[in-house]
Amino acid sequence: MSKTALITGATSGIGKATAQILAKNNYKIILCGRREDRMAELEKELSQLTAVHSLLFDVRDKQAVSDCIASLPEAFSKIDILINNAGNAHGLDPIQTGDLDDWDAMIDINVKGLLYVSKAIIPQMIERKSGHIINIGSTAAKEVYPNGNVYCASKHAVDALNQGMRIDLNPFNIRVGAIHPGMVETEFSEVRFKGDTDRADKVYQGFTPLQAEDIADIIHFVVSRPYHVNIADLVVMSTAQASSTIVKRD
Ligand code: NDP
Ligand code: 8X3
Repeated sequence: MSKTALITGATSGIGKATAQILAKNNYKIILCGRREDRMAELEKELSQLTAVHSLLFDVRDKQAVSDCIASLPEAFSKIDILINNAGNAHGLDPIQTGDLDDWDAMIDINVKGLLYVSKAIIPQMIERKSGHIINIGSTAAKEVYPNGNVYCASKHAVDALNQGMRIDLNPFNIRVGAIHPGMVETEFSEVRFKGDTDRADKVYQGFTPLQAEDIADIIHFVVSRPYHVNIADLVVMSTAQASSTIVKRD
């Protein structure tokens, strides 16, 4: 029987590419996100390949998170794989001039949202003594770069939660691992720079950045390992990137 994967942040970038590759490989897919039009379009595309169900919620809304997950129809209610991917950076400012709303957004989405979704799904994995949680961190989970302060803190928290989940869920045979990408050309920088596409485009100029499909391919590899193999922590950067601040550009 094919496995069911729930992917948060499936309406664009890494989450969307992950839904596409898993659908091609016969996983049943639960798409999560806020943008209804994009979700409907993706559901239509993937329904040609596999069974797909869409859940519209904001990960910051803990009641909506638990209600939506509890509302899943029986065919989708057993979640084998949770991919905690929803997240973003908001702003790139020194700590002394950072915007409080940006800070709230990053902590509420990247950290608390990930916790709310996990909390709604972990009990059924414990009950079955089986399940796989993949947390999408970042190179910003491993190092701090200028003006990255709160985004880096939120991703360091993801790294800590990934380790904490793996430890606490160890008695229940649940796989937990993180994937930490470097710069991936998605809508990430457009969101970070609040729609300033010129500034966003510059982030990926002069070198070959990772694409969402590169990370999706790795996620597919991770979930398709034999069950006794858990890829616990994986950092991936484009060849041109050596660290958060060192990128070889033309
Ligand atoms: P995108 O901006 O392309 O995708 C972000 C996704 O998160 C969207 O589907 C968006 O959906 C969803 N999302 C954002 N806020 C919320 C919310 N409040 N509630 C529910 N869903 C939300 O960026 P990426 O694909 O690049 O980012 C995916 C993950 O990868 C993030 O955790 C990011 O931090 C991480 N990452 C990205 C890197 C990069 O360079 N791009 C590098 C390292 C890590 P919607 O708006 O429809 O809700
Ligand atoms: C995103 C990586 O370095 O663009 O998590 O902030 S970076």
